Amino acid sequence: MATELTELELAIEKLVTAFLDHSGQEGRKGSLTPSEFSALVQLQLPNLMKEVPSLEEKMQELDVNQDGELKFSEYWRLMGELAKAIRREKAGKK
Ligand SMILES: [Ca+2]
Repeated sequence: MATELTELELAIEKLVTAFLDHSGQEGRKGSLTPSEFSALVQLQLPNLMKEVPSLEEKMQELDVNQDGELKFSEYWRLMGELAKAIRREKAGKK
């Protein structure tokens, strides 16, 4: 992009890039298979997701249309959940 992005804009772009990078590895390009999801979590979300007991169950919970893959809107629900958890934590600490 031509102009310099703000921190917030960059953060949003990173959320999208992480999805695109991982979803393009195997299966349908626009969605995360279980192994792509697992790789994304291990590489990109090891801290925020460390208390999730079962990735398999988490994936089932996020997979609203139950096709065994996470499309962007389903991934976005996870981003929303994680953002809420961060907000709660920050609010609690103040
Ligand atoms: Ca799905």
